[in-house]
Amino acid sequence: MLKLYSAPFNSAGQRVRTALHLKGVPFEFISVPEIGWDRYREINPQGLMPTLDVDGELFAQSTATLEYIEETYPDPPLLPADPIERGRVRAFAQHIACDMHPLHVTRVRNRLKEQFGASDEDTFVWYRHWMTTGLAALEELLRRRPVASTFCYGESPTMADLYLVPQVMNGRRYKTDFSPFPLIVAIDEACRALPAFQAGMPENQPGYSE
Ligand SMILES: N[C@@H](CCC(=O)N[C@@H](CS)C(=O)NCC(=O)O)C(=O)O
Repeated sequence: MLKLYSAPFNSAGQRVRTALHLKGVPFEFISVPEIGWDRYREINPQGLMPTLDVDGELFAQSTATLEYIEETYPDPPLLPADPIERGRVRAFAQHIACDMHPLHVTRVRNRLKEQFGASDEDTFVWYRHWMTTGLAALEELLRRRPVASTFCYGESPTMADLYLVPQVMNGRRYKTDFSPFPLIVAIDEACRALPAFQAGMPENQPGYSE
């Protein structure tokens, strides 16, 4: 059985656990805070979550992990068959993974405090800057889609949705104003109506607390 090392509020892990739920692949959730960070660094030297353990092969990096899952469990597909559409989905996902998430993660905000004496309020201003500029570009990308659809790209979820929903969850947690982003809000709602996305949400993980 696959083992996923994650935590309830681990948005990169939320991408992976939602993909496994969508594909109906059983896995054991192992809580990193519960096993402890020293033990976890033996599993993942970077110390970042998630890690997927496939019979002892330890996959770090949610994007590489999702590609492995997609190649190993192709149904239902999370990437479109058409190369242009596939490129669109990957670009949307990487916008979040590479140009939004790393700029506002907890360790970056903590570093701003430790190294530059930023206050809690300063780090929230920082957070909301990167979140809001990223969301504005994503909303515009969605507005420019050749065909409007229920999910980011199409009538079933793709990797684009897997990255978007945890990002929205995170943005809401830190009081981001979503009123300028109606397409994102509608897609997030459509995704969260699906049991697999619900199963991936922080509040449905073992050890959840606010
Ligand atoms: N690029 C990595 C990002 C992983 C990442 O930043 N995970 C965060 C939580 S979403 C984490 O482990 N934070 C713990 C820490 O910063 O100490 C991936 O996609 O897996």
